[in-house]
Formats: sequence, C-alpha cells, structure tokens
Amino acid sequence: MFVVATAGHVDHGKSTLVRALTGMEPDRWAEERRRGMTIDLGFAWTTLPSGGTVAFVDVPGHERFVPNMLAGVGPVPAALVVVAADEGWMPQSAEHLAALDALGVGYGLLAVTRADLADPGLAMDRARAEIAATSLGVVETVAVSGLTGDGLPELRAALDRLAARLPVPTVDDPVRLWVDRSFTVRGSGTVVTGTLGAGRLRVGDELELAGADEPVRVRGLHSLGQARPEAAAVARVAVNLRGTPRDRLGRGDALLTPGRFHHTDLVDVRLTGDPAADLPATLTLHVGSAAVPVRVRPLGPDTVRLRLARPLPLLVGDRALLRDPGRHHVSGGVRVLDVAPPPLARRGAAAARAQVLADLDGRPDLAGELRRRRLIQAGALIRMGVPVQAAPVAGDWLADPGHWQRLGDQVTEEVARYAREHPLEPGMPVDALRQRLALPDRVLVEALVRPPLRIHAGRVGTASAGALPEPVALAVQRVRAEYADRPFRAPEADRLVDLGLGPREIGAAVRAGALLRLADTVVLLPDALDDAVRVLAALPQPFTLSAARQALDTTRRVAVPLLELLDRRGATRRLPDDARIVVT
Ligand SMILES: Nc1nc2c(ncn2[C@@H]2O[C@H](COP(=O)(O)OP(=O)(O)OP(=O)(O)O)[C@@H](O)[C@H]2O)c(=O)[nH]1
Ligand SMILES: [Mg+2]
Repeated sequence: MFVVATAGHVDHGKSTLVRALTGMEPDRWAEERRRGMTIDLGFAWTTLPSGGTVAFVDVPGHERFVPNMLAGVGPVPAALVVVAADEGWMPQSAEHLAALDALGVGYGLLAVTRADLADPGLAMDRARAEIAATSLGVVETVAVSGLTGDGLPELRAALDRLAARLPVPTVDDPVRLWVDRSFTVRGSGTVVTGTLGAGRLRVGDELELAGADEPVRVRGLHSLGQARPEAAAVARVAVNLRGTPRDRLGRGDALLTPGRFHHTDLVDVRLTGDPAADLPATLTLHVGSAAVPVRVRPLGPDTVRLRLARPLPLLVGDRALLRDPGRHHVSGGVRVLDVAPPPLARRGAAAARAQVLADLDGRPDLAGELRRRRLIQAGALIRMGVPVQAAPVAGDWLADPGHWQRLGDQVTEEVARYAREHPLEPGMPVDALRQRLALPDRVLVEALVRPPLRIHAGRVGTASAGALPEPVALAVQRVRAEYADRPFRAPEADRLVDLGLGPREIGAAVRAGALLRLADTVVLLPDALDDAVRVLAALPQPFTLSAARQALDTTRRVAVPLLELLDRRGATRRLPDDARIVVT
C-alpha cells in the first residue's frame, strides 16, 4: 500500500477526484456533505492497475482548516496536488504547496481538475512551475474531470508510476504512529487511526503513549477496512486499544515502540527554505499530526531554539513546519538538529551554540554526538534517533575517544594527588574519584582504572597500596621483635609514641592488617587472637578473668578488651558469674 495526501485550494475538486477514483466518500461528516466542503481529513482507498493499493488522505482546502490539512500531510510521504482548471493557482494552492515544501515532501503528482469547465493549459503551466521550485520538483501532470471521468485512467497509471518511485519503507524501525483520529466503537472501545510510515504493528503489541504511565496494548488492528493480525509500513491503520479511555488520546498524540523515543520540549532546529528575518516569537510547530505552540529563540542566521508547550517524541532529522496561525502563513520548514540541547545559561552560550549548530545538518552523526556530549548512554542516543554502532566503554556508556583518554590521565593524576595528601590511606575511595571527575556512574570509574592502578576494597591505588608506608612498616617490625616472646603484652602508650606510632599510623597499620587494635592505644600483633584462644582452651573451664590474665602473662589493660573481643567473635562465652568458657 502507499499513501497519498491531497493538497489544493478550497473547492478545486479534491474530494470529487478521490470519490471518482475510489468509489468511497471522503467527506465523512453530514455537515461536510451539507456544505459541500471538506472540514476534516477523509480517508479512501482503491486498487491500481498494477494491483497495488493506494490510500488517500483527503484534506480540506479552506484556509480556516489548514491545521487539519497539516495533521493529514505531516506523516504522509507523497502528495496529489489538485488545481482547478477554471480557477487556477489560488492562495491555499500556494499555502498547501509551501507546507509540503517545508515538510520536505519529495514525491507527488499534479491533477488539474474541472478540465471539463475550462482549458487546463494555463492552470497547468502555472502550477507546474510553482511545484518545480519546491521539494516536489518536476511532477507528472494529468488533466482530469471528476464529473465526466476524463483523464482518470491516465491518473491511475500515473499513481502507479509514483508508487514505484517511492522509497522502500523500513519495517524494522520503531513505530511512531501519529494519531489523526480517535473514536469509540461500541463493544471494542477506543480506536485511533494514523499513517504508519515505518515499522510494524501486531495485535498484542505493547506501545507507549506520551504522558501515560502505563503502556497501551493493541487489541485489534484494521487496515483498509479489514481486521488484520499485523500491519507493516507504509499503511493506513486503525488501532483498537485495550483499556485506554477515549479521552486519553487524540489527534497529535503518538503511539510509540516503548523506550525508543525521547520526549522533548526543547529542540534546536534549522529553518529551511527562505527563513524570514523577523520570525515571530511565538508560532505553532506542526510535526506529524501534532500542532504545538512554541516560543522561538533565534540562535544563528538560520538556526533557532524552540520551546514547545508540551513535549513531543522527536528525533534528530525530523522535518516539521512553523506556522503563524494569526496570519494564515507558513513561516517555514524546520529540520530538527538536536532534541536534547544544552541549556544556554552562561554569557555567550547562545553564540557558541549557533556555531555548533552551523555544522549540523540533521543527519544523525554518532561521532559528532559523542564529541559534543562526551559521555552518553547508548539508549539515550538511540532514543534521539542516532543509530549506535560503537562499542560501549563500560555498561551502556559510550565515550568520545579523546575525552576518555583525558579521563584516564586524570584518574592517574587524582589518585597520585590523593596518595600525597593521604599518605596513610591505602588508595582513593572509588566514590571520591567518581565525584572528583564528575562521572555519572561508578562503572565508568571502574573501567578507567588500569594497571598499575587497581581497585581493592573500594579504593583505587597501586597494586602495592596494601603495603604500609615505610616508617610505619619499620615500627611494626620493631613491635614484632620486641614482643615475640610475650605476645599479650601490649606496648604502653609512651612506648608507642617512641616507636612513632601515633593514632594515624596505628590506624594505617590496623587497616593493612599489621596490628590488631583492642582499644585506642592497646594494640597486639595480629596472630595474638588465635594464640590467645589456644592458651585459654588449655585452662580448666570455666576460667576467671584473673586466671586468663595469668595464663596469657598480661595485664588487665589487655586482658579485659581481649576477652571482650573474643566474646564478640564467639570464641569465648561469658557466663552469668563473669567466668568464661572457650566455645569449641
Ligand atoms: N464540472 C466539474 N465540477 C467539479 C469537478 N470536480 C469538482 N467539481 C465540483 O466542484 C465543487 C467542489 O468540489 P470538491 O470536490 O468538494 O472540492 P474540494 O477540493 O474537495 O473542496 P474542499 O475539500 O472544501 O477544499 C463541487 O460542487 C463539485 O461537484 C469537475 O471535474 N468538473
Ligand atoms: Mg474536499
């Protein structure tokens, strides 16, 4: 199937032509038929001589209904421009064509209708020239009469040739179905329709709806009036949603493949075509079937920042248009350059941003994104519409290679500085390093630590960081030598001072496992605990504090905290009468 939107001035015969081609009534409302005028979008389809199907989105031509027209053409890649032979080129011929051009629609046909009423030559020449100057380029042209049927076979053949030229849709892409209609079907619930431009929908699929916390589920699918288990792009589809109230969604909403789109209310864009120098500060952004008021902030000669009144699922490269609803005027097309632009807080930030944007063209560019963002998660880039082929540096994180190299150097510097400032600590805590480098995730620190640095017990240091600074190591060695034959006699406080073991040094030695701390200034050699248990186990059980003190050949200063530590570790148990037993 391929989908074509009509375009053209009011009363030029768009709906009559669609009716003549399809045998279906595009004007769905009684009011439309009574007034002989299309108000809202109409939908009809037919089989072409080739056997292929064309579906039409028939738009209103009246200037009051241009927003409806834009909702219809937004997601559609091809247009049938209709001009009446007897009236020729008119204001909404021009406005509709400007809209197609702004959206970058590249495929189309020209039908000069009402050819039974006047010679189509003049209207045809003018329209061809106008169209040739737009993104549509030179188009095939057919003179027709919706009344007599003249020219219809030629138009059908031309539609077939147009279909053959259209790009092959990408059915593996994520779905972004812009809703152009929503209604309730008795017994089925909410149904929405739209033009599926890419991807594939299946009954049972879960989809995301912007602004809704819960996913929505596809209960049924219709295309061309028939129920189907699945529909692949390009297609007109009607989607029945399970359990979604009708008032939760409508025209301008989008049904999305979950997790694949970034919802943004701030975008930097390039103005396409001939941007007016004095763009109004508030305009309406039309993209897909959505129309959202925006505030415009000029940045460069043809680049602006748009603040959207509500977030939309936009991708880098999206085409959209800006319109001044007050003046009935398409102000220009836009191409989205950045859907997650940086804030412009500092002085000169806007000028700097304009320079960055000058080099962007809306084509997703992984290397450029990494250069500008330095560190970003692959999922975040994919949600912006930037395909990711690069390998992550850690977890889901991608890094600009130059930035990653600099971070590696910084790690070495920071760890060395920390070691200088904290000589007794066995390395820099990982989280302190993460904060110092302003890294968003601990896995990045872990990936940046390379030999000879390593992470041990939550700290980054050299492989020898477990070892003690030399003076402390020497002091511990002397304690060992002096107390080898009386392991439960802890050095007195003044002896510790003589040895150069102040509180910081003792702390370092304890962390390194070179000393065992019983109390503030009561330290033993680390094997003392096991030795003590052996000695105490040889005593008649239970034993008193005094018996333990004598057996260990030590003082109360050591014996009390030593036994308490053994109690805590479960090696001894204190009985109600204060005697103890060794637990075996
Ligand atoms: N004689 C003649 N009349 C036509 C032809 N096509 C359309 N008309 C008449 O022109 C009038 C407008 O036709 P529509 O098809 O409603 O025009 P439209 O472009 O859909 O108008 P809007 O949807 O309001 O923009 C109707 O009265 C049609 O009967 C044609 O080829 N020949
Ligand atoms: Mg009509």
